[in-house]
Amino acid sequence: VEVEETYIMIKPDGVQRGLVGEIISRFEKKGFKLTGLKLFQCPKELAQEHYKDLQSKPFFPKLIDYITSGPVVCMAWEGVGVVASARKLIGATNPLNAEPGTIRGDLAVQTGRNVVHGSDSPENGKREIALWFKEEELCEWAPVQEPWLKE
Ligand code: DAT
Ligand code: MG
Repeated sequence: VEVEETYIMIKPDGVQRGLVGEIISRFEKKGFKLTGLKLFQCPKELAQEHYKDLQSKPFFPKLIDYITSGPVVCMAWEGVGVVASARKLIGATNPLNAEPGTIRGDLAVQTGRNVVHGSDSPENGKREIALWFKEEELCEWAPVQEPWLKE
């Protein structure tokens, strides 16, 4: 497994419910590196572009309304195997099927209010980070804990 990047977003319900710190801390504690972070009111066009693979789905208009209904927290995270690992930390799309211990399993009950997004492949991780962040909003830095995380 090599160093990858993933786009993680706390959706408007996560922000409104006061879950921002809780959700960020799960990725932070796991040992991933935060390289981008902002609170952001997403315009409709950006939400549509982000979810363009789902545009033919019946729930697409509701999904866009939900994602644009309030501020989201946009994050870029980097690490070994971070894409698949973040998906595991997040849990199944339908929170009722998400295992306890996962973010959705612990903190959500409905697919349409599942509090967090995570990229589904390294390619989409790169695509989504480029979509949501400007180059100058991303930071390259060396966490002091690195030797204590990797042999
Ligand atoms: P995930 O967010 O787990 O990657 P996805 O990419 O299949 O799931 O879908 C994106 C979002 O769209 C998902 O988080 C919630 C919404 N969604 C997916 N399937 C849905 C459904 N059957 N009904 C309502 N909303 C749905
Ligand atoms: Mg997805």
